[in-house]
Amino acid sequence: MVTSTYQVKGMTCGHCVNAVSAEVGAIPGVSDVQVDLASGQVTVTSESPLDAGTVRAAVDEAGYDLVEA
Ligand SMILES: [Cu+2]
Repeated sequence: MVTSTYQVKGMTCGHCVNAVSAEVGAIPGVSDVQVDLASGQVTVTSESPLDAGTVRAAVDEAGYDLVEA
């Protein structure tokens, strides 16, 4: 299992957290998504390392922006 942390901006409430969790959680191989609303930190657990572009697309689909690392 691989755990990666991403920074997402624009989330303001629990609904935003759910939207991001759902989209990122739908990426193949992802088994867990933890979102910290206060910091915008999203911790993703997956079977293998995720492609950054895939994560970016999922966050974008949810309506938010992935902050460049
Ligand atoms: Cu919200």
